[in-house]
Amino acid sequence: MYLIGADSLLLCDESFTTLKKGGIYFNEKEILEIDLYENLQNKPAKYQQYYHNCVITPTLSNLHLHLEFSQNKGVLEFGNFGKWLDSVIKNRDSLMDDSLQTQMQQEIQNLLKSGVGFVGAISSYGYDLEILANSPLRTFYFNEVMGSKPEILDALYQNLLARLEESKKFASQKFFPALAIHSPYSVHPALLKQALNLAKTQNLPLSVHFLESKEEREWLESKTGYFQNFFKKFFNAQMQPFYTPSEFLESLKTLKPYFVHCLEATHQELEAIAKMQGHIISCVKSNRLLNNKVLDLNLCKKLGIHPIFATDGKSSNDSLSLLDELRTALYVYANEDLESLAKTLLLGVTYYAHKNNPLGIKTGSLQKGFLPDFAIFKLNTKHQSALDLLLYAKEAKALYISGKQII
Ligand code: MCF
Ligand code: FE
Repeated sequence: MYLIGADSLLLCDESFTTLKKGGIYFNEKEILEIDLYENLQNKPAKYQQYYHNCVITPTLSNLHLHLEFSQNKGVLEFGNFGKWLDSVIKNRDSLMDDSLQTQMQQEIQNLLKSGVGFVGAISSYGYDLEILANSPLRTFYFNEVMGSKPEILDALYQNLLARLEESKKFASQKFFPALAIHSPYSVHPALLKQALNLAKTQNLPLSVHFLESKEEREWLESKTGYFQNFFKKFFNAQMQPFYTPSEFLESLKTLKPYFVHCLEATHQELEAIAKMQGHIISCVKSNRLLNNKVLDLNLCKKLGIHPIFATDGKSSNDSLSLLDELRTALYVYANEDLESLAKTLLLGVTYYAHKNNPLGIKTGSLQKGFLPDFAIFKLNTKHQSALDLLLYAKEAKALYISGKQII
């Protein structure tokens, strides 16, 4: 048993409770008790530490990133989705060269240093498998499937199966094999059906990029625009969209997926997502860089949707730090009340990141019975509020995962 405490515990529950001079009593499996530090001090503990001028939060969760794209710095084009996607097709092989492993290792260290303890990693190739499985991070490992040419669908499905099986060898209480459907514009219905069947029968968490750009909406709805040329240009294929947005949503209905972006989703589509208990992941910096737009938080609020916030990959961000991400979001949503926005953002990488999660993992909040995963930030301000944390904390002072101190 162990005991840690600090001047403020931000419990990250629904009402954003703060406990002053709080303590957490825990073992490697779970939080045993939360109370004033002085009330816990007499309990038997192998280790006791009080962090002065600090706050403790649950570790932060970055549930959408592409670690395999960590080498991008100035290679991919920003400012327009079509230009960006063209540049991905042209440069993705060169971004996966021999130095990728070292770069991914570095990014994992950066993630831990920024207070992240749980990631959702979209894996396009499997290059990130061992490095994530052997890291201290908890991971949803989303094996991605993508492909539209009928003649290679079977090979693509076999490749997905092989990557999934490989990832299952590392399955543990920290590492959760999962599936990602790349997007409605890039996955053939036959492949979608097979992948969804896997997700259903094996109870795998599912992630999907959905309505990220105007170009995607235009293609799915009107069969025109950027994507008409895209398939001709790169795959020498005459294509039709596979689904309308609502048909695509309908096919995912029972799976409670993580829908990433949803920038161009209508009121009705967001409503449909809320009704199927889907999660929405928003990546503010990525959305600014590729699409010049951000998710409408007021509309989400009206529909009872609590967005999860994440960074996306360095393919569309300069950093995987959630502290950077949330600090930027504070400035982007300039019409929102500052303090309540800060709480919404922090809860979007803690409590709401894991509320109703598909595997029933108890994390994202400091509560008895929850995982003993903590981030400690030095913060010598008067209020030690969510806003202070997002403004002033640039890295974690300490990090615990499974009750063990990592940093
Ligand atoms: O989320 C961003 C933007 N939207 C879509 N895809 C990606 C992002 N960052 C990396 N990607 C990957 C995606 O997983 O780029 C490829 C896929 O493997 C694009 S499709 C050729
Ligand atoms: Fe993404």
